[in-house]
Amino acid sequence: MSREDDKPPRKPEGIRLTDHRTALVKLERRLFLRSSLKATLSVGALSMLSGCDLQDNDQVDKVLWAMSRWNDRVQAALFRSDKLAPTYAASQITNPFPFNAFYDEVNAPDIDIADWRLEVSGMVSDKKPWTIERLRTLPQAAQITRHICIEGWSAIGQWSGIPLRTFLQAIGADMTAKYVGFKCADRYYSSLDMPTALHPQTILALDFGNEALPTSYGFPLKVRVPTKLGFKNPKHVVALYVTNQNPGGYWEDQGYNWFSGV
Ligand SMILES: Nc1nc2c(c(=O)[nH]1)N[C@H]1C(S)=C(S)[C@@H](COP(=O)(O)O)O[C@H]1N2
Ligand SMILES: [Mo]
Repeated sequence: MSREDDKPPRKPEGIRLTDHRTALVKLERRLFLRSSLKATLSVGALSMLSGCDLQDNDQVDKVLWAMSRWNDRVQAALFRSDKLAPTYAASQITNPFPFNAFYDEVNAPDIDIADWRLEVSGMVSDKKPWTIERLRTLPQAAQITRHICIEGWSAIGQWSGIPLRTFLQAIGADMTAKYVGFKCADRYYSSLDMPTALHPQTILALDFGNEALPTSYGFPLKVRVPTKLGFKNPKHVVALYVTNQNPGGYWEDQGYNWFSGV
């Protein structure tokens, strides 16, 4: 008998929800990276799990996508709009803060603020584009929160900007719509479910620390969502739209779980 077997079985009440969700995210990461899939779970094993006789990779993909959509629904049902992400003291801020994108830092988009506008479309009554000056006239909120990247690092930073709820009210958004989508200057895109968009800590961040967002971290506007993994925090946002069709996202459409709550 190994040492593992000597340990008393873990009590179910000892397992926290967050542990469970982290485990789900980890499981999905393993399932969705096709190479790891081959290493960890055979088609036969997945056939047993799904109860289908899977013959090819297309069918495997379908089952994995279906599992992920089921995971979205479970996470959406567990999401509490009044549960706040942890906040930290200024002394805990990570310095230097890590950069991440699907390209190297030198290639971060160089945006001329004179030309930049936040375009607004979809299920909203006021589609007038926003300049940075006009955005700064709206009420701002600050947060020191932890950014968690699915690649296995996390860092604490301070962001401030307009609560997305306040912005959605300002543009007369239909709050009964299901999704808010974002498009970025670098081909990146992402989207949020409406309850997360309305969460008090979801902000259209204009500042990082006490200054305007630097180029690397999303100048001039980044969506900061501390209840979601890093990849659902789009930087260099140029367009926002409200819709009932799930807009997906850059990583989401490559198999990363769409909801990806933390
Ligand atoms: N426009 C844009 N936004 C993006 C990305 C990107 O490649 N382009 N990468 C995402 C990922 S995976 C992470 S972890 C964070 C990194 O943000 P940071 O550079 O501020 O640490 O940005 C997210 N938002
Ligand atoms: Mo990330």
